Amino acid sequence: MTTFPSVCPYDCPDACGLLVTTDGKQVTEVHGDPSHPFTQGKLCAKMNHYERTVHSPKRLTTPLLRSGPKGTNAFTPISWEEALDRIAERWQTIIAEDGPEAILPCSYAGTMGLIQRNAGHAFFYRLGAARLERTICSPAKGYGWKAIMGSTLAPHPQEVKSSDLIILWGSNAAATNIHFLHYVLEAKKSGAVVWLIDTYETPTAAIADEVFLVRPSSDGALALGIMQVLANKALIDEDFLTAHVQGYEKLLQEILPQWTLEAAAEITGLPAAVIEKMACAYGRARAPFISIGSGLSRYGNGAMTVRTILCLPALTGAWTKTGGGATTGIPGSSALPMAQITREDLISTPTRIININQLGNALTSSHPPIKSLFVYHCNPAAVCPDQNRVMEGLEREDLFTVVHERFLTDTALYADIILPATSSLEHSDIYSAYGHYCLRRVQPAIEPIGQSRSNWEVFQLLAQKMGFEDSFFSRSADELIDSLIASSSGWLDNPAKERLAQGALVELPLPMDYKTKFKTPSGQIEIFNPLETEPLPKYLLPHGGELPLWLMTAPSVYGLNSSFLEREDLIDKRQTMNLFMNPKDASARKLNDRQTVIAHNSHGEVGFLLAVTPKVPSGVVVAEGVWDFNHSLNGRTVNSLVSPRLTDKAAGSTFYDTKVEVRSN
Ligand SMILES: Nc1nc2c(c(=O)[nH]1)N[C@H]1C(S)=C(S)[C@@H](COP(=O)(O)OP(=O)(O)OC[C@H]3O[C@@H](n4cnc5c(=O)[nH]c(N)nc54)[C@H](O)[C@@H]3O)O[C@H]1N2
Ligand SMILES: Nc1nc2c(c(=O)[nH]1)N[C@H]1C(S)=C(S)[C@@H](COP(=O)(O)OP(=O)(O)OC[C@H]3O[C@@H](n4cnc5c(=O)[nH]c(N)nc54)[C@H](O)[C@@H]3O)O[C@H]1N2
Ligand code: SF4
Ligand SMILES: [Mo]
Repeated sequence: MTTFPSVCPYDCPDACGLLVTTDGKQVTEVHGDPSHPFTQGKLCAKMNHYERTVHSPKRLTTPLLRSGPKGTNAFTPISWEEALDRIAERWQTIIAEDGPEAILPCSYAGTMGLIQRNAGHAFFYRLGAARLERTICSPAKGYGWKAIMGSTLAPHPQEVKSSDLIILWGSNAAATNIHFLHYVLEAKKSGAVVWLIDTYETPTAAIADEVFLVRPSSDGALALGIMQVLANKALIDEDFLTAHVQGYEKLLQEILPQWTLEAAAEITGLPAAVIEKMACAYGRARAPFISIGSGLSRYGNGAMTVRTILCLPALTGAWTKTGGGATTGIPGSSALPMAQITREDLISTPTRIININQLGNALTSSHPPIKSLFVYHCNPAAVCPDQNRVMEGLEREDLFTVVHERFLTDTALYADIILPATSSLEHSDIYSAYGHYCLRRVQPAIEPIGQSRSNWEVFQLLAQKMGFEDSFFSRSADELIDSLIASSSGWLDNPAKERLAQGALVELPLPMDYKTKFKTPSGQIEIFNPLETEPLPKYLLPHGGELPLWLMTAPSVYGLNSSFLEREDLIDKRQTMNLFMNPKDASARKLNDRQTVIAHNSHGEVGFLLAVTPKVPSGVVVAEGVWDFNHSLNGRTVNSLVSPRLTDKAAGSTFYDTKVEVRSN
């Protein structure tokens, strides 16, 4: 038996340290790495048996060629040579007839490894393909941070242990950030109070001392109402504001007067007295810490909401206290010169840009049309908004679709050619994290399953077939990693680089003064940001719509976007495609618990099993997790109801900005 250190490859802030045991051929066990400073040896329910995913009988093991109508699972095995020849030939024809911009790559975050995740960028830039704007996750959250805090680093998540008031704001941490909760619980033991601000009682409610349920998209109004109380009751830190904040006076004069408790109450749905109590508790806390999740940023007003919330620690000077402040995520990958891998310099002329949230639109009505789609570590049929349009596109007989995958996903079912992909235990990579400051390089623990190949290998082979002579494409993944580490500058010193190159866990050091020397153009926290179209934070309306129920497309504890659908043990825990609804809304519609229902809006219709529960307030319904068509009642899943509209800034997804009506099936 041999044990290899590794890192969880999934799109999760925790990026857990793994210890992978093999018998030389098979992975026998996967455990948490106790030496990891943040994750400390614990894994979530999904990854405790990663070997079941790696050795799943459902793994794709050979290239496949479509031999029947799209979507019917009619494929015959072919060799890699034939698959690559067919792809290259078809692309040469498309390039000759329509130009390379008729080819579109589609990737997101099936693996977070910095090499494999970004493996296709150089190839598609060199090809001159259309460019994908990868904004499906939460770019509006990052935009909000940047507008107020610039490139200031977020506090060390472990620091939350020293906080006395922890606010989990739009973050279902029990599903999506479980190790952070470990430190939250430690703080609780020392007397800290924990709040959850969400739109329904998520599993995270169980660890919260107080749960505040707000109307979807209204958090900006809550933050403004709180600020008004802070100002009125002199709960602000004048010295901090003078020394470190730009624009408080303007906010006070131009924005806050409208934000009476009544105004904030009307929009958020929280009683005025509750908002006042929240403001007083926040203003009086010694070191309040806000963890801002992605949920509240996925609305037409998402970036502005995040900006507004980030004013709170500026007003109270929470930044000066150990354990105080706020976070929206950690930019660990910025320690490495990623441009070496993404190679924007290979773009000879800028090509058209297609937003991943509007893929359906692009595949069905782009002029000139998209003729070929190359999907890798992404499952757009399941995860993209406007699923009906996406499927209309994938069904196009004239769209040449190639899918590089570990499993026969709903997207792969519509491929002309499927290429089998390695799992993270079968290829080299280097990982950063967006929930802590650790980095680690990893080596494969086992040989590739069947004939599977890594993302980087596939693009190397395609580069050869397309006749690209750039030496870049002949470098191995390990050579790329060596060079990334060797040429990083600034954040990693030489001993750290040495350790990183050799596979040790490296935690990036935070500068001593990162909470007082703010990295903005003015050097201050920019409540007033003159570069913004709206220089002051304010409340913006979401996209919304006329229908009565907000639909929360929230994460599931036992899945990760569409990953882990191969695991029957986890599917059993998720049970079925439930739609959670408040008893009042159910009875108003004469609907009963456990009956089948249809949620519908102008984008589509989806069948669910109704689960009536007081955990969801009236006016909200919840569909947790992403499912595949196999498990759905009407051949469609939740993203059929989600619109392709974008956030106010950063062109992000607006998953939660969805309204529906529900009827009996
Ligand atoms: N188990 C599990 N873990 C995951 C994932 C998963 O699917 N499952 N997904 C991974 C990925 S890709 C990401 S980006 C992260 C995301 O993780 P999070 O940052 O937790 O973000 P979200 O998943 O979007 O949703 C967080 C919460 O926001 C709430 N919410 C929605 N609208 C509002 C609102 O208007 N106001 C407030 N206050 N709350 C609102 C939702 O109800 C939900 O509980 O998690 C990662 N980890
Ligand atoms: N309704 C709803 N929709 C959502 C979300 C939600 O919470 N609710 N979350 C949204 C968010 S935040 C995100 S980030 C997106 C994520 O969307 P995606 O990035 O598409 O993530 P996954 O659904 O996990 O699918 C990734 C696929 O990559 C494959 N894969 C894994 N590793 C590799 C590899 O090394 N190589 C290759 N070629 N394939 C690999 C997996 O088998 C899997 O099928 O989904 C979004 N969609
Ligand atoms: S999914 Fe997240 S919590 Fe689970 S093992 Fe991976 S990084 Fe850790
Ligand atoms: Mo995400």
